[in-house]
Amino acid sequence: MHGGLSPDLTNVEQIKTIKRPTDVPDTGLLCDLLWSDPSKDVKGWGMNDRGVSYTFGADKVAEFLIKNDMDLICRAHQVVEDGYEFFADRQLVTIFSAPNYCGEFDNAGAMMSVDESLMCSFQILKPADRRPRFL
Ligand SMILES: [Mn+2]
Repeated sequence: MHGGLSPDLTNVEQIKTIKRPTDVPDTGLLCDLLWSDPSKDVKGWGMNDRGVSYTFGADKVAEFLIKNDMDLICRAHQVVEDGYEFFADRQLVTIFSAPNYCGEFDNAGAMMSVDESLMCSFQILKPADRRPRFL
């Protein structure tokens, strides 16, 4: 998903029942799938500084994966320095494909490939050098 987990999401099959296209509501399952964020500082569910949706802890990631017999949650929504960043002992990965996001960050970008054996690999898009163009 783009953002992350939702307190309203217990079974991954629920995502299939969301009618599309649709407007994004201010709260609830669809809103959280788009705008929630993982947090190292949270156990369970926490407030989100974005002013919308929630943050969720590593405990919620592990709980969801076990319940749904899955290995990895793949999401985006946050700039990460190396283009990808694991969370919760590699049970969740954030992938951000735009290097030098908005020209304001020095972040790398990344793409993740999953092969037939479900092995994941990353291609990194290096950020441009921060060298001044004129001296
Ligand atoms: Mn986003």
